[in-house]
Amino acid sequence: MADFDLVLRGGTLVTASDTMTCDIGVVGERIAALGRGLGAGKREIDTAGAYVLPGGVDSHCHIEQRSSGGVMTADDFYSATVSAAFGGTTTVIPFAAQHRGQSLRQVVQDYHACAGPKAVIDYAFHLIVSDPSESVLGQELPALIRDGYSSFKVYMTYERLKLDDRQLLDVLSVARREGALVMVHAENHDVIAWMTERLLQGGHGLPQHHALSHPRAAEGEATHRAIRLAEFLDVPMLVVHVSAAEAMDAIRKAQTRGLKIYGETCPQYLFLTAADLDRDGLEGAKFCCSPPPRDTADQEAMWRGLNNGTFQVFSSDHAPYRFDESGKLPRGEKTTFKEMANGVPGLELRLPLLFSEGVRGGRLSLNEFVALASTNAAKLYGLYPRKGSLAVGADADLAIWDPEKTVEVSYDLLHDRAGYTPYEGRRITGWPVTVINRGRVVVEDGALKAERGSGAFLPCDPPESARPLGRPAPELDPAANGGTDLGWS
Ligand code: DUC
Ligand code: ZN
Ligand code: ZN
Repeated sequence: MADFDLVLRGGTLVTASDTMTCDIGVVGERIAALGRGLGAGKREIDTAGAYVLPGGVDSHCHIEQRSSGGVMTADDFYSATVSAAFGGTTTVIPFAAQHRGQSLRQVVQDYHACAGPKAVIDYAFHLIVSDPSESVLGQELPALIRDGYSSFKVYMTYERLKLDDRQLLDVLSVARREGALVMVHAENHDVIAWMTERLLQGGHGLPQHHALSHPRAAEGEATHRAIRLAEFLDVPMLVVHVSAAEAMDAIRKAQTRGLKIYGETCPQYLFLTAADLDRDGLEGAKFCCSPPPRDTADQEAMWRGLNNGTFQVFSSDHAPYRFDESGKLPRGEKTTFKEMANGVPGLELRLPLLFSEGVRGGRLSLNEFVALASTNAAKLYGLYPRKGSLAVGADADLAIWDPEKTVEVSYDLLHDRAGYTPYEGRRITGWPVTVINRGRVVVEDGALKAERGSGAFLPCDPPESARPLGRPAPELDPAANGGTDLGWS
């Protein structure tokens, strides 16, 4: 009689805090035992010489989402989650994205209808709030937060998504009251619009001009402003997809002042630069995302931010659009940077890239890698310890990594439907060879083993990360207002 359904034997287990050589016993969907010389499993996998890590959590990706310009991402929930699984990720947190005029509740139902029958790994949802109407702020958002959608993204740019400062204060104050974590896309819209107009008037519409139209100043100013607004209301906040050193510095300074400001960066800001947008013809469109990749000094700053804890999250911001008229190039050869859907694919290569350059390259310890790959995001978004850990009782989400396997990246090896990869030709050492989600083997021997629709929805707990410090800014503090209690804090 077997003691376990599955035993992984003799691997090097790595969590965000510890490294040890032992077996893992799985019963059903969960880790049941950790130790040396565990009893027999119905199935056994020899993991000697391999690393056994918690499955990755990619907490920022756009799946089966229509852009504000109306363009559909190339991946649906099947291809995106297959691609994520092949890259060592077992949980994705994409967005249920509201377009103006839509009911948030309806949007969430629609995304569930897309994801449920297709996802092969587990998923939760953040919300995108683009229309903070009275009913959204007063009823839908608070109710959804309580139902397990405890984080939401807001935009300071994009004509059809952006919130003004007053609306930002509205959503931040709902987040404070309801215990949700706000994720902010921080770029100054007017700076981008002004630059875009001037560039286009001058006949500069190539992909390389996209980078010029989204200057560091736009990101730095908006990051500072968003932080100041969050501080004003004493609300924790996460600044997503940071690309510029000056934005990182603003986050770092806020953290040094004791504020609960979190930061995220992505592979495109470590491995690409604005020079990638400057390729022949419209080829550079393959690298157009917002904010844009910057230069090598900014890349170094992003590595520093991962290293010194300024960034807790390393996500893909996977936003795949095909390099044709259905995606990046709606007007074919005539498409200007303003008309190009913004985004790059990254779900599958997020972790191999970080492992290769981070761990193998000596920039990150294995434990730091695990923190960035899964544990920190699970904690921030209310999924820990079910996800992001190797503890008894946690979901058996396991990625077995061969630290020596070297791969030359080619789109043909990947499983998304973007049709290209921005990382073509790059050599990567370290690869997730077997991937297990809730005890089910999802990827093995280069083949998919999971059924469509076998991923499960994960409601998120109210995250600890979203708890205010409890010290309202002086402007809202009764003591500082001559004893007048405004009843707001
Ligand atoms: N920028 C975003 O804000 N979202 C998707 C992709 C991108 O480039
Ligand atoms: Zn964004
Ligand atoms: Zn995004």
